[in-house]
Amino acid sequence: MAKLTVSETAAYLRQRDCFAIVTHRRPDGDTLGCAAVLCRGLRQLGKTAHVLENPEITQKYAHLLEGLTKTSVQEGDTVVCVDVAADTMLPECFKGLSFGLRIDHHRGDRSFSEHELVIPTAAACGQIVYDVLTQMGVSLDVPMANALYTAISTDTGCFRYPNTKADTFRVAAACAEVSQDLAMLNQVLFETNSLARLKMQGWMVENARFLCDGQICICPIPLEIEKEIGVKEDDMENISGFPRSIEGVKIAATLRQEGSGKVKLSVRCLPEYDASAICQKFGGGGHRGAAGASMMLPMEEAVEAVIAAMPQL
Ligand SMILES: [Mn+2]
Repeated sequence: MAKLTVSETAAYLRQRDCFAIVTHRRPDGDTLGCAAVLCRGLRQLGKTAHVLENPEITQKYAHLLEGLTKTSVQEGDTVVCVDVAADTMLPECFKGLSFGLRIDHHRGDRSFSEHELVIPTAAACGQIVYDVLTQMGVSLDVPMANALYTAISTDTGCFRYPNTKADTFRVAAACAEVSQDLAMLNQVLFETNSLARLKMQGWMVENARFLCDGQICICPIPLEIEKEIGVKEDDMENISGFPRSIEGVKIAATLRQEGSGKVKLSVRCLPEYDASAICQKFGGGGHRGAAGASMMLPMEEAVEAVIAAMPQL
């Protein structure tokens, strides 16, 4: 595996003509926004580029990839993944692919591509993709600006998380130069809740377990409860940020059951704690403020293991 700089990555992309772009499982605004911007940027340069259809994409973000997707890799394609920290983060259908390039910003990431550009200080992978495309002479159009804004605003909680740096605002400013749609995007992404999501939050408030005088909040959500309330994947996006928002909570762990018997752990914490250190104990990873892991345990045992993995507060 060869580590590349931004300009080496630009050169790598310039040298190739056909691209298939891959996003991570449970795709979020960053991975999808990155894929859309990169695809459009490469097309602007006259290259052939597509985003591979991710079966887990939700309705909220589907519009980002309109007209950009295809179902499978074709001969001659260079496969590029964006915002994918490890091959375990790939949807099943992408796991066998051989990746030419990985662009990412996760700490505790695991290499699985021939080349990679990883900048852990970037708040969103979108910032890195923007730097690469700028270096290649691409200029943002409205759909690119909207996709890029989606990437950086979602990974920073609309510029509220401590990963937000001056550079993040510079990229946002570049989007604002081009697009009139940013307030509308904020409305959709941050100011709108489905009724089902709010009902789920109500359930979480009633059923969360508090430890260490309320500094740690553990919130196991049984699958039956999700079904009963009627939440869809869109409704649950970043739901783990919600228990962290309760006054006094410094670390929040949300556990969801997957049909396969797996438990999906998501940890959110205040800047002085490290969510990725907790999740790495279970083979996961992420960022200091937000991280995740998959656990092959029954819910109750998973909860006990997570409690045991918490720092002493
Ligand atoms: Mn990201």
